[in-house]
Amino acid sequence: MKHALKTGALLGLIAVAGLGTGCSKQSAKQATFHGETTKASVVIAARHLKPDDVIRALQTFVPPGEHDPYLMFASGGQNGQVLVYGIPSMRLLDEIPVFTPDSMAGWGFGGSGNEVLRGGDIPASKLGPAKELNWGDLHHCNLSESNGVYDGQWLFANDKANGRIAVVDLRDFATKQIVKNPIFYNDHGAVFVTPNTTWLIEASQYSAPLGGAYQDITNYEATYRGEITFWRFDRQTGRIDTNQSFAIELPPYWQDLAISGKLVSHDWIFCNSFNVARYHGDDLDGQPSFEAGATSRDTDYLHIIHLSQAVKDFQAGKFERVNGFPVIPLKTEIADHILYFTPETKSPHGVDVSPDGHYIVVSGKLDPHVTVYNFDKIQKAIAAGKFEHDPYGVPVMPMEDTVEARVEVGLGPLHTQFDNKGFAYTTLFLDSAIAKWSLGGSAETLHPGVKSWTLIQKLPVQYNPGHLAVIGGDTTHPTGQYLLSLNKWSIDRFDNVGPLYPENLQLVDISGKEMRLLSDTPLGMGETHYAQIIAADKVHPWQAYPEVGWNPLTQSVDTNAAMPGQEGIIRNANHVTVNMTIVRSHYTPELVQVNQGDDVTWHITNIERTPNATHGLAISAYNINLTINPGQAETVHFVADRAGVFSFYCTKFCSALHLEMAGYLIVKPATTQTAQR
Ligand code: CUK
Ligand code: CUA
Repeated sequence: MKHALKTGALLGLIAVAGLGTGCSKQSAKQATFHGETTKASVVIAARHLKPDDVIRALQTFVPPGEHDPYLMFASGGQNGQVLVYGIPSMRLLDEIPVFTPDSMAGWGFGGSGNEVLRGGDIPASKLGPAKELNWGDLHHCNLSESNGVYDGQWLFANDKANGRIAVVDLRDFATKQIVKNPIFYNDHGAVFVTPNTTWLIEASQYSAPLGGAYQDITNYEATYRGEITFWRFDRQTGRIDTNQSFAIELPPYWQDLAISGKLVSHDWIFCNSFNVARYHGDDLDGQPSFEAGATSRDTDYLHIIHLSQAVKDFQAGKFERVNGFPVIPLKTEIADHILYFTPETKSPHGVDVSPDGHYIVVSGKLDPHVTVYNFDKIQKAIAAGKFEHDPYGVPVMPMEDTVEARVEVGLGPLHTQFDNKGFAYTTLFLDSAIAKWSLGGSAETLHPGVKSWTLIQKLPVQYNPGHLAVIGGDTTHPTGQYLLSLNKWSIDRFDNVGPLYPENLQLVDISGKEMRLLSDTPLGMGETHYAQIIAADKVHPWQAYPEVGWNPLTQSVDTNAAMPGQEGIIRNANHVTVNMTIVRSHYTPELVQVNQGDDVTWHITNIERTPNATHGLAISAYNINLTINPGQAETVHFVADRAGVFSFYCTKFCSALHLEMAGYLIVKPATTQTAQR
């Protein structure tokens, strides 16, 4: 591959560049190029680059006009969106709006974006009025998989704040569906896919009464619960089939990350929990805080769930309904061998499955080890039936029967990813480092002298990493090569921009024996919790919508789309339908005259076939802003309740006569009095 230059070749380039043994302090001080910018040695000296900087630059630089070989889909955290980066350049290529309105994409200001966003709202119920949700805390985006590897077709994401999940279609990089969890207000272990994307896993986080109703907190043990929802994904429709989805009830521990097994362990789901102490306050009453109370036990429980058994029960109708949604009760799960626990060191965070599916890696944030469970041992322990039981009767297998190894990696281990050489990489939140360690079996065989379950190297990162991402690092076929450390703090790494600091995404080379830091990329628009990296040639987005009149929600031509030759304004009593087409550089029609109070349905189709010839429709005062790509048809609906003369115009500088791409919405007042205002 063009960008995968070997270190040897790089050193050769450095020699050519005349760097020699490194730049002296003296030359580094001359911060001018003297016009000799074509001479590498001059540039290197003027920019004060050290030899390793030059290698790093050569490894990550993508020449103007060339493409990155990898795409990283990264969660945008509190901005509620998904970010797409090119790797290794770390150029930000796209922001896919998901949970939050976005002006560039015209998302949430009329049209199909509104339809998707409003689909995730909380409906009115006997508990209270409807709640419109206009932001999300997006933690995990997950690419769809076929046979345990990314297939480049779909992307899923969760909103921790409101317990929602979203479906993004990678044909047009647009969100198609947002589903509000009907029984829980928050989630965290979401969205994680099963190896063929049959099920999407969404685990709740902070225990609460299922269905969201009130219960006195003093009844915590009896009435508060956790749950995991299994959403059925239908590739044909490209939607979650909510009628084929169900949840399982869990004890009121705070469930955390969840993940699907793969290969040998496929069909099993693993989920961490914390606050198995079931601590619930109250600090104003003199009780300890949650951070003390929730961590008062030495161990929490790794949840081990037999998915196909749960599916069987769901299909057999062995569930109760909460807010109309099927939930398999705890007692049924226990009776039907769906749910098991095994202890994990307290306050765990990450749970990750090795590429071969044999090992489940759990990190307890307060334990310097990662704990590696062996799937075969878990199966044997289940068969042996030597259980204790938690207060709800869930069988608990002894830790010594399920654990394969404990590897001391450092302070504050969180998340783990894998490469193709038998190594695992774990972020160390407190140490501000990445630990590279060897898996059992594979590393030993591949690398003579490397012992199994051993720490190999710790690479300092800046600072406090959360998740990390390796190319394909959570699939059955990781690539390795690059690792992204998704750091929470940036302290001194960038120019000061005030008290809200950017996050720091650090690119690390893991192709050699030792990990090497390549670059820093600040992110000043959200906190990237999770990311996945896929080869760019595995994703096949359209350059323009396939046909004119394309509805991005149905991914087909819309029979209601405005078509060329049929433009016009149709009145039916106080219902007005506008059929509008757009092409460089005009709207047809350009004058839209209605009466105050009219109910307006405005169809607009971009009839361009030229890639990139995107137009906008912004209507002053009406909070309407659409982005309409070539071929795309949109419909916006509003009541013309404010009289006056409003301009509408194209928001994308699409041509030399872009400023002329405008028109008037003229709303005739209902009374003369309004006209004078
Ligand atoms: S989480 Cu943020 S660092 Cu939501 Cu997966 Cu671990
Ligand atoms: Cu169309 Cu500017």
